[in-house]
Amino acid sequence: MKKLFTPTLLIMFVAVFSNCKNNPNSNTSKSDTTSSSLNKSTNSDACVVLVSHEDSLKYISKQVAVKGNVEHELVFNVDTLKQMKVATLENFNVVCQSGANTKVNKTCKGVLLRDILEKAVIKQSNHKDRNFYIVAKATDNYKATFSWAEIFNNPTGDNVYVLFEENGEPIKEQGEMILICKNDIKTGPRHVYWLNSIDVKRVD
Ligand SMILES: Nc1nc2c(c(=O)[nH]1)N[C@H]1C(S)=C(S)[C@@H](COP(=O)(O)O)O[C@H]1N2
Ligand SMILES: [Mo]
Repeated sequence: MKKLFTPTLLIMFVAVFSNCKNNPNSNTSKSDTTSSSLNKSTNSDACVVLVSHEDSLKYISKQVAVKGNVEHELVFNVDTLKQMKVATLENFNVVCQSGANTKVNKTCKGVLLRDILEKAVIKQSNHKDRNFYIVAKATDNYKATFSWAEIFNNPTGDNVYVLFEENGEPIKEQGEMILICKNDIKTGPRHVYWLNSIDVKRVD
């Protein structure tokens, strides 16, 4: 037993359990956490996926479609958002599920998802018809889900934004719009870059 705790193994253990790039989930199989995978982040389970400039160009989305159970399906872009009620968010951080900080102290500009959904108008047949979920999806198929109640009947609704600017700059590599939920405990999971659709679905 004693032999197991050699310095090398200890270092591996610390690296694996402290580095989000390699082991975002504690249930990741042992084969994913060998020393050969350390410092690489090419697997889809990684917190920060390293994407080449060429690849990120392929994923960039210049518009977002609002669709599903809405009265007015619509498409918006950065210019559309600038004409809406724009908020400035200070000190925005992105924290991966692993606890690693991936973005620190950003000043961002964006528009509330609630304002966008109010333009599209969710198709409610009566006031008890409110079991909807909203799926924000990116071009790489990454998704985040919200409930109707979170957006329209909870303080979270004041914290879900579609961002179009970070630190005074347009969003480029992760562009052009990012959906975030500022009051999530870990903001990484519902930080959707390359955003290209918002789908309103009814719970069956
Ligand atoms: N489109 C898209 N958005 C995504 C991801 C992704 O793979 N694709 N990864 C998520 C994860 S796991 C985290 S922790 C954060 C990291 O964002 P950052 O690298 O920009 O800080 O983005 C989230 N948003
Ligand atoms: Mo993550």
